[in-house]
Amino acid sequence: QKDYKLWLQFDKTANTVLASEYKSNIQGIVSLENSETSKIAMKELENGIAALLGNKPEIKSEITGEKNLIIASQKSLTPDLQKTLQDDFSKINSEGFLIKTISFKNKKQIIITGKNDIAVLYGVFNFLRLLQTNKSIQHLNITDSPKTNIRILNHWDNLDRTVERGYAGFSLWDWQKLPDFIDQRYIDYARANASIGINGTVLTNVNANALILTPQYLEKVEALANVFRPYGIKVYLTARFSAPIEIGKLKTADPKDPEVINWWKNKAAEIYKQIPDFGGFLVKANSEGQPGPQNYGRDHVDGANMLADAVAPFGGVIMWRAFVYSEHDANDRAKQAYAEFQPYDGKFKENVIVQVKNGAIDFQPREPFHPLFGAMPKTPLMMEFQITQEYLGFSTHLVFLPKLFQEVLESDTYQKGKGSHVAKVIDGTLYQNKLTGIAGVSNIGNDLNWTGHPFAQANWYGFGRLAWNPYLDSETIADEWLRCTFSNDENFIKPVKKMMIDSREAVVNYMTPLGLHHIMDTGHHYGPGPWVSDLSRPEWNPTYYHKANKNGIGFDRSKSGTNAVSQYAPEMVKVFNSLETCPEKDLLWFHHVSWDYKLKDGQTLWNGLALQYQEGVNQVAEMQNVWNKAKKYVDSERFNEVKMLLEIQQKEAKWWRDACLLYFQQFSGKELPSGVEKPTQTLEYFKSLKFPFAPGNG
Ligand code: BDP
Repeated sequence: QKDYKLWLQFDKTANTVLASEYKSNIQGIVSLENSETSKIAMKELENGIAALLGNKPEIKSEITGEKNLIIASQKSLTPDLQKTLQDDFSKINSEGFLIKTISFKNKKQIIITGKNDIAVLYGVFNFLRLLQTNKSIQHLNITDSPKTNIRILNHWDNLDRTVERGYAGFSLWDWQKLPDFIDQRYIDYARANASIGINGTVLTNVNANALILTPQYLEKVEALANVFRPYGIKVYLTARFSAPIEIGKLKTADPKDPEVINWWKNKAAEIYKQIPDFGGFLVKANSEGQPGPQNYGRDHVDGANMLADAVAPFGGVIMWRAFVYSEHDANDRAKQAYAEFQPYDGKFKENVIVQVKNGAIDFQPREPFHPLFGAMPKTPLMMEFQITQEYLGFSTHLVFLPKLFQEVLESDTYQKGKGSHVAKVIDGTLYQNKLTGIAGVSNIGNDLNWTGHPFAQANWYGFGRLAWNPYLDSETIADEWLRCTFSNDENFIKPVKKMMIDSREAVVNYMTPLGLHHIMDTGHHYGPGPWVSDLSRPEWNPTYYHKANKNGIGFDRSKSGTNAVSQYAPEMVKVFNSLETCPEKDLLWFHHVSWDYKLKDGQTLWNGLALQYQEGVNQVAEMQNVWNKAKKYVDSERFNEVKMLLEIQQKEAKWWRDACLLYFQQFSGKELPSGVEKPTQTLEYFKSLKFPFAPGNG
């Protein structure tokens, strides 16, 4: 099953010139190390090279002859090799690697090394990627280190194996059979993650269940941790704040109560006894019904610091989420996290990192960067991206998310003057934070192909690559992924890469153009529902977000509106606050704009909006064209899967366009401009559609 193999296909190198270059440079493989991890690294090299080149390289027990591939961590290198590479080692951090062509005793060799065996494993996967992507290996001199410490997947997996917002089947974790039954999938999961540098996984949903912290479950968690350890992946859990009551039989979970403090200390000690390298806890507190310190009149700092003290003796961290709701600023959901958290800057313990979603609302197809980035100089902030496509068509629509991630990471916050990019907040270079990280809400389930849509694998891959290096370009990522996953043929790569890159804007166009947001249907968030206005919390309703009326459409967050703009640095306030300078892609995010407002291209807002919806539909048609032409480069199974999915995407892009335009037309009172296709159904029809079986719904 090709789908299952992800980007680790290792198809035979078709380019014969390169294949002979590879063969000539890899005459033998030598490992100077004997750890479990280095055995894994050796196996990867052996199998990968055998598959790529069609014959097994010779495995040597010492360095004899020339043109060997030598793998070892720094301490296992021979003293003269250590000396030769001394300068290179000063260029990498503890997880970084070197891949270098050297002359050793007058013989040409390639060495893959790093400060420990996990770093070597990263080097091995990177070396294999050079072959997978048809790079020359004649003269290698690569030094590469991850720019963040915590590169982590957040699984929103429940103990009953349903996955909140998961669209690729059920959870990988088979709690019933653990700890005794180790599914091969756990190993393959760890391997795939290690190949892109992911070094942590939160096994459980942020909407947490305290049971995971009971001995019965902890031994299952331990079994998973044992599988993941040689791949450099630490296990983390979500901590339900009320666990001391639910499983500890205490009367309170007040973070200032000595018994509660003690309970968590003991719990941490118990966990670390079983899992000495346990990563720590991820916490969603006082948000969407989750318990938290505020239930006891305490605040987020009290809660986070209490847990931080419990795990600190063992080197654990607390990832405390800033995704909160608050009674203040009820008129603008976008202001709440900043209002609540910014004043806490500098108050958290050293081993707390605040996890902030990329935008202030909730993983929309497009959001301006979250105003907290850059605004808490004394607090480490980690990025939370959503890899699973809760608001972007589930695993049915093809959307290449690294494009979205890159847009956020390269946004300039101006918080420390020009050049204060979000990426610099995240990698800690802006304020010299020691603790850094990027989290991605996983899109993985037990579907044969892991992610539902074959192209959703690229989002997992791309997340890992960006977590390693938040400055990577999404085109580079798409290029790598396509070559590793499908083919190196330029006639395939060029158009399909473009299709991936354009796919993000296509989705924005047919769902939420010009800064519209949160107009998806109720609860499950699949398909359009701009008319929904009856949900219990006002800020869950699409009508709250688009505010369409006879005068116009959009959320006025300017100084004359909710003044959410004021949460940004003065330079950005200026940009966002004025209609003239606000980027059109964010227009209706920051402004309520009249239907007749003239856009930069001279169109009225109404016409421009309608044309963008149409453009989204056209873009999906173009994606279909491109894919149909890719047929001869792709195995029929994956080809057909993608083809069928694109047909659904095309149908649904039209559904989005028609439903939204018919609905907004009630307010604009204007005809659709020429170039926009006539809706196929009535507004009543679209409103009547129901999806009681949508998966992943809380
Ligand atoms: C929203 C999801 C919800 C999550 C919540 C969160 O709809 O299922 O629990 O975010 O991030 O996007 O906590």
